[in-house]
Amino acid sequence: MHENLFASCIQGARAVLGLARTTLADAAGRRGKDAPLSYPGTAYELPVAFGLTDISVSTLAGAGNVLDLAESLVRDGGTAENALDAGAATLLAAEVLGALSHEKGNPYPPPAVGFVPDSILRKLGIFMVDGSVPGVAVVVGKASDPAVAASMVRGFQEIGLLVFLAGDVVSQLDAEGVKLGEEFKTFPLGPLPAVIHAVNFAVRAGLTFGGIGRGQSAAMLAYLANRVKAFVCALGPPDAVALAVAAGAMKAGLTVIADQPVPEIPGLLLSRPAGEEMARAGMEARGIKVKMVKVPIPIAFGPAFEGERIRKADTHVEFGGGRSMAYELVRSAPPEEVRDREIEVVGPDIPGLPAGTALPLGIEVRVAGARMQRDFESVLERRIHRIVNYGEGTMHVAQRDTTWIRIAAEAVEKGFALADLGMMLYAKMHADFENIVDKVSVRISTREEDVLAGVAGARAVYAERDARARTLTDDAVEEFYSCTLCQSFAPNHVCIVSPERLGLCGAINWLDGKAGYEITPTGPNRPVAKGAVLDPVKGAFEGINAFVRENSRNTVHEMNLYSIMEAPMTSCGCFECILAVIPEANGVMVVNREFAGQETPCGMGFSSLAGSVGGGVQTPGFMGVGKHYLLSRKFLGAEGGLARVVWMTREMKEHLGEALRERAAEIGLPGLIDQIADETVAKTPEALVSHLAKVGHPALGLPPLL
Ligand code: SF4
Ligand code: CU1
Ligand code: NI
Repeated sequence: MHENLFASCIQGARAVLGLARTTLADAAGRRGKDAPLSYPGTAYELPVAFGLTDISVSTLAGAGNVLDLAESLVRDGGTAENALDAGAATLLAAEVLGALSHEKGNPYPPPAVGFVPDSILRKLGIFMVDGSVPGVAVVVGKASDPAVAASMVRGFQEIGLLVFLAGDVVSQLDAEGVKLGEEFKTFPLGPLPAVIHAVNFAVRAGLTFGGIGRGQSAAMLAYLANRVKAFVCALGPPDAVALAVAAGAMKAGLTVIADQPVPEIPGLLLSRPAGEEMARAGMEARGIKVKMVKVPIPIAFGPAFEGERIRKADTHVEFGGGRSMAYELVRSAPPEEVRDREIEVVGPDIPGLPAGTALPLGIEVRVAGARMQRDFESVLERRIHRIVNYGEGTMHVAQRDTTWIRIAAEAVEKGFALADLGMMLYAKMHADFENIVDKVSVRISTREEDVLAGVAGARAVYAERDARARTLTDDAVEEFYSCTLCQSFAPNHVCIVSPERLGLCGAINWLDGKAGYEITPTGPNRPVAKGAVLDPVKGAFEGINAFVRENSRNTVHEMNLYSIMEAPMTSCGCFECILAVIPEANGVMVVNREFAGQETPCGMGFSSLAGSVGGGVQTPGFMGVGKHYLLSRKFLGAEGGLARVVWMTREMKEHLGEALRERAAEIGLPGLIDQIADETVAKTPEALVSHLAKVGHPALGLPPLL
């Protein structure tokens, strides 16, 4: 029985190769063999070829070389080894076909998205390391019972798996009303062959976060097998092509679970009915563990809904956002003053309100715990954003007294009321902060006079906290915190998080590190004593160096916190923006992850630049950082600070806004932000240099960088 299966894989590989050959020949006939070939939005050419072969592909001719290699992998004889190699050949050929089909962008009608660009991979990176995306499910084929497939995929969404769909199942799930798209971390790729975009996504995870270079196929296969927790759910009777693709997935170390009777290969190929059994088998085989927080509310709740936006037309009630006053506050209190699980709602509630209502809102969460500290209040308070977004049909924007919450009509129809909002906060605060929080109570007010009185008190607390934050400086504390969360993807990467330099993902600041250590002392955040100060300007500390050396497995020997040129911090892959030196301009440019343009003064857009920065290695002259690091007094201290910045995307300027201007004024350069060029002013080093000379940018007067 195995032999037939293996022979079919080989036959399928031949079919895909043949199709790739004719499609390539056709394209070459139309456009010439030197015509360019690439996917849109990636720094890794054809990623499967990039990661698994040493063939560089930038033209149709290059793709021909990939097909030659693929062909050499297909041998007659139905053995397991031959079948797996045929699988690898199939992936290479499918990647060529995929790239050819993207000549004019996504070739598929909506909702299919086609190739998933690097920017989305990077955005998801942080969720993959912090566990809110515990794994990846690839669902392919055609469901015999669409309702069963729909409930299986909804289950995946609730536990936060990243989901890729290919084949008829896309339209089947769409018809079943399953929410699809980036917002739900569920990517309907396209027809069956588009499953290759799940594979090239996984390969890019290794290239982006794993520090694996071009053509390091053994390292890549090990990465896919050990670090990417992905499994494939194959629905419906497979044809030879589907079998060949499945063999490719197995070659990459993924587990394939079919709903058909197939001869099982332990750990690689299993047969289970679609639905719960299939889901359980996939998660078990890949060691995906989920810490589910069951919240007793009438709507679904989980990380899959975190990115969901609720449009105005779908909104039933909203709070804040300019239409009413709204605020949120977390306070700690002595245990005798907090009644655990007390959820109070004072004032008008959601059921019964006419659609389109705006109400004032005050959310006050009180927590008590032996290990709770005043300093952690802001850490817990910022978590409200994420918790409210976890609801299906609830959206949260901003924070403090600018908070804005929308409740969708869909949630109200299911009976959602404010007590449920309280329950979400109660349950998730307990779960997320279990070691520091013993009791949680929530009070929600919607009466104008209560909210106005409450917000005055809240503002006093915010002001107190801000004053405290100003005293927390790198010089004032003895300990910084490590973050090694990203080591699950970038094994040698260590972030050092100090009061004046947040993690490069933008998600972890010094207080988060401190709270993280209290919550899980053996976790990724640990206190690191600064030790002797070796150089206060560069940010060199004996204790930090020793810690980094040990925890990077001796690959990084020194790390200067405030320098980009000399022993800079390593970058994993989920940086919010990249700093790159522009030698001609004696300065540094800043490009953020959202920037889609390719033309910058260093000659590369974000995605190409990112390709040369990540993987947990030091790259002097380049560095991934969190956006808010630009506002720090310790920003590039070794190189002259903010005055070194000569180019920055518009979006970055707007994002940092007034705070950036204030910081410039503080260093005596009130006009600096307008002197810094952006993409509308300069796209080349030449244009940049002449702009800088014209406006008299201070970087021109700083010591040479190189
Ligand atoms: Fe990863 Fe650094 Fe962010 Fe931690 S702080 S999650 S290691 S990028
Ligand atoms: Cu990271
Ligand atoms: Ni910001």
